[in-house]
Amino acid sequence: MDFLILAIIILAVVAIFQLLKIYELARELRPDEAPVITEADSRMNGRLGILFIFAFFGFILYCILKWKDQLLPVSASKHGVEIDQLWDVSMVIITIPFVICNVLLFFFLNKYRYKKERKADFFAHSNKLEAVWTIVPAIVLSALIIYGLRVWNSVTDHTSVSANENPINIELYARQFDWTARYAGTDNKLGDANYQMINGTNALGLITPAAIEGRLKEIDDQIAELTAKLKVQVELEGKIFPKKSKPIDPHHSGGEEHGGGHGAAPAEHHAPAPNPEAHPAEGGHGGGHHEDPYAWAGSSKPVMAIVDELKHLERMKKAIEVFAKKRFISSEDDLLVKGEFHIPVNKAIVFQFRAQDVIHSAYMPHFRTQMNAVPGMKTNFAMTPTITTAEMRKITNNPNFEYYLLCNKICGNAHYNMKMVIVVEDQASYDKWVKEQKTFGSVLASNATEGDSTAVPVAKADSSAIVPPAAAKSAGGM
Ligand SMILES: [Cu+2]
Repeated sequence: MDFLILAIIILAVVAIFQLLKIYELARELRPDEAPVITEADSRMNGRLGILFIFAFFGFILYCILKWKDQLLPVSASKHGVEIDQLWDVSMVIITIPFVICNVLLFFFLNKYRYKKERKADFFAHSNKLEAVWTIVPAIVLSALIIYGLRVWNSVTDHTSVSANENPINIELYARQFDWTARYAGTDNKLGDANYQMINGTNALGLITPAAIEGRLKEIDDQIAELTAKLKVQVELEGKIFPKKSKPIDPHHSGGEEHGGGHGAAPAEHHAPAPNPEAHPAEGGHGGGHHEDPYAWAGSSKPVMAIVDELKHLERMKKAIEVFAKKRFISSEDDLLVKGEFHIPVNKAIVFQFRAQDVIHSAYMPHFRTQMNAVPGMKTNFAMTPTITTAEMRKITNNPNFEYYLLCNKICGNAHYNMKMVIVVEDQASYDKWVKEQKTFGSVLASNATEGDSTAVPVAKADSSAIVPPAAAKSAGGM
């Protein structure tokens, strides 16, 4: 059916084009007609022009009046009021000249339309006119830009908030396809994190002494497993190609405890007996002399694939051991929350944003807040909510109203569902809610005792991320 309609439209366009061509050809055969456009044609064009410009502005006005309730409600944050003011001022300054210019354009189209006895006035240049229409917009636009920059600087300045207002520190961590809110806990400091710490129980890569221990053990287990796999592979190749593969010779191994700093390199991982004499030579690591500890395994494709993985794990282990020795802020007391997070009204909050995989964007439209969450770096934004969820339900006359954190970068196939409810409430309710949340340290410890290595520590069930249709509708209006 759709195809049929499309075919008819295409055929109609082709037919009109052909008719026009015939008309053009036929006109050339006819004797000269004086003016192609008559005064009546011109009058008609002028009137249609005026009709168009009134219909155009009328339609815009109608749309604004009809859908003004679908626009965002009043700003629910302190800085949002400034942003809304900037928006209003910019819109007024842009709209007034736009309306005047376009009304005049079509008004003059009609007023100076073609008349037989009228002759056009000709003048080539006017310096005065050029100066006026250059200087006036330059002044107005400069003022607008300076005003915008001032608002931007005050809105994005999170360091002065951190220094002066004793804010709550919250991290919003993005990954395909959910958000995790992390609260700074009792020390009000977000603990350190490192991507190499990320595993099934630590999606945010948080650093605590217990997490480091668990992660190192996990890597050791993986190394042991892969080393066993490598030995099986080498033995197998030895049987199939007895001549090609080198015999397993410990003297060629170069010592697997390569890299000195590897305090806990497990001895049971060595395929052949480690050569103790290889140690001193390897210890320095900087001499340029660098024997491959896996040379004994040969270089077949399957072997190289396993060796690559092994080397990757060893590098990771080493990096973790390096930052484990440094001073770090432990994330033990941090609270991890999914599905919904709470913030107290009229209290400054400094958000930190991180991403695990691709660029996401933390968008909280009701607070006029948006910041990219970029893998490999931290971004910040400070804001103070001023209207609680309950108050906003009254303002919007919508008992199902919810504030939302949304992802505003197309980050993959479930991007649309990457959202989190934000509950703004009074300080007492907030304090009560915070007390109910579990610390990362306690979740990690209970996971370890239960032996459940796949559970992701969440204080709230993930299912709450699914938005009820009524609430989704209220958020859909933006
Ligand atoms: Cu996203």
